Amino acid sequence: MSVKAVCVLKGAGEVEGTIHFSQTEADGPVTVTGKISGLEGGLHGFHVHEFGDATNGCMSAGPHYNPFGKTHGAPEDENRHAGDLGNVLANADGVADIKIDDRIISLTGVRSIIGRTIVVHAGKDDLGKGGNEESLKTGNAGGRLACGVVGITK
Ligand SMILES: [Cu+2]
Ligand SMILES: [Zn+2]
Repeated sequence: MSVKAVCVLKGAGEVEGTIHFSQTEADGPVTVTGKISGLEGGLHGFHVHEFGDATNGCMSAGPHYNPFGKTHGAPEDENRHAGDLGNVLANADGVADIKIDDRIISLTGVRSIIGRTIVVHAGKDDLGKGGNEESLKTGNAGGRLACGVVGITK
């Protein structure tokens, strides 16, 4: 099999980007590539949120995609939301070049992220290690700068 998906990120400000997803085996990793611009230099939380709903901007995307009832964590953690893709790093020009291989998200089956929303945040995701309650929900990553729904492409 081979499934490809794409997501165009837009927000209220200058942040924008395009993210590509590809997967060649149903239980195999998903390769996430792309570019986001208009960011402040540094780390920014990058997640799959539950809903593909933009009726109220990025807020209606809901919480992190979490089909297995876990707490927030780092991508490499056993205990993580399925949607926890960690941080992306923007350079001094505000551009983040993204290259992630993730074994938890999928483009098919029960873990599919098709029709859900990718969000890039104003701040750094503390990956569940912030020592407070919010850290285990959102990683204290702050506001939602831009978002987009993941859709199938060829
Ligand atoms: Cu998020
Ligand atoms: Zn999370």
